[in-house]
Amino acid sequence: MKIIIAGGDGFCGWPTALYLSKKGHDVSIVDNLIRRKWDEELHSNSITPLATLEERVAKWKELTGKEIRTYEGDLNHYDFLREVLKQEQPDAFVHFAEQRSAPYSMIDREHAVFTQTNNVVGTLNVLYGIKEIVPECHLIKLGTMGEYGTPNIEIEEGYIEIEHKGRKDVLPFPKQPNSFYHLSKVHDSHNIMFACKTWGIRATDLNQGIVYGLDTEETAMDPVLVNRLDYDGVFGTALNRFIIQSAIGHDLTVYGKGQQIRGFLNIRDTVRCIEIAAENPADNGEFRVFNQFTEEFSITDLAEMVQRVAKEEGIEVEVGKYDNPRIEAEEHFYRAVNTNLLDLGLEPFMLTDDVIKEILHAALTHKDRVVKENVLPNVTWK
Ligand code: NAD
Ligand code: USQ
Repeated sequence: MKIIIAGGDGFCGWPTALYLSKKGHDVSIVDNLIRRKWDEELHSNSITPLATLEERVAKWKELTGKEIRTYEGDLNHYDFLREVLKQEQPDAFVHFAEQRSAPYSMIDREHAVFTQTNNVVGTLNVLYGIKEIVPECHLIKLGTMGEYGTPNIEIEEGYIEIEHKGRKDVLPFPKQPNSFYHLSKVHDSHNIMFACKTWGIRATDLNQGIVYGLDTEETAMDPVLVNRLDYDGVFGTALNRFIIQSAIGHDLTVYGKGQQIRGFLNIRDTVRCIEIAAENPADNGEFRVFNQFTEEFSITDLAEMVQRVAKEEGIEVEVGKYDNPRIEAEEHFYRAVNTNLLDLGLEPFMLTDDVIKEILHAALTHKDRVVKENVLPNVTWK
């Protein structure tokens, strides 16, 4: 298949591009490299040293003979996007290219407006581009489990059957997100659903949980192919952050009561989920929703797991208690359905002590790159 990976220079997009290229798909990357600029804005970095996108794809070609074409540009620039779609004529458009940090979206008004403009307008442009140029193209859009929030009922995959005053209907599952970032994904979902219904576009919304890990088989082939690994209080995410904190001997930053429960998956499963979605496209006019996570954990459970594994490696760290910079439920019911991807053949890569050790060893190799002032959270929701 001809597949465009928008956001293909990022944490999820880069390993996905390599994996699909290795599987024989004809892959091209669209990215405006803005994630690298946000590092500069925040005086932060990936703990792993990143090669440029040109160096990355050149190394991939040298090692495998496979070419990944790159287009540097912004999805918000419709003329650019239209030219890419005309040239590539993709069968699938995998859309990772958004501002994905909840804290970044909560810095101030400007960052909230930027996040929603970048994400919602970018996705609208993709919908118009598909309608205008490649109407049969399957949109595979990264959503988030955080669209649902933490309701006191089991979370279904996108839709729920509701009986109200004697009548029944299957309706979108209620959305109660916890940041302007997560809200941008809700707005995207609504726009995509409308475009599917109105124009007959085919789309899969992948409500992904929190991704942990670093390497895939492909990114581990050469240091130039290494993936990014975020640790700072703005872009770092729970489990990866705890592992890196243990590598530098920092207390593990559990916010509030630490009983927040979320869905998680390994980056090795992210790439596989995209492949499964691509190989089993939605029908014309169908807005399909998959909950893309493999396991549920509380934040405290993860911190204690990391603490125990680090100890086995000779590292003593404390599980700290920090005031929660966010407004969110810290103790709640949480159960979510995730059978759609499993039914299509996903074999989950579970979190084990060895998986934590592997990420810990990578973090230890690069621990001198950590900017310590960036570890604690400095963005609040209030
Ligand atoms: P990332 O920031 O590492 O990568 C996103 C990439 O998109 C970056 O390379 C960035 O330069 C690019 N980009 C952003 N806006 C763009 C635009 N307007 N035009 C072109 N390129 C643009 O993020 P990630 O962790 O790889 O996440 C990828 C997607 O998956 C996001 O949509 C995110 O919301 C979703 N997601 C991520 C996680 C996670 O834990 N990382 C979990 C659930 C969902
Ligand atoms: N948390 C801590 N300590 C930390 C970091 C986080 O206790 O050091 C807590 C947060 O308060 C929150 C939970 O852990 O309750 C998850 O926070 P996170 O930063 O790991 O994840 P989140 O902000 O939800 O965002 C990440 C990605 C985002 C993606 C989302 C998937 O950055 O792109 O959409 O995970 S999900 O959480 O399923 O919505």
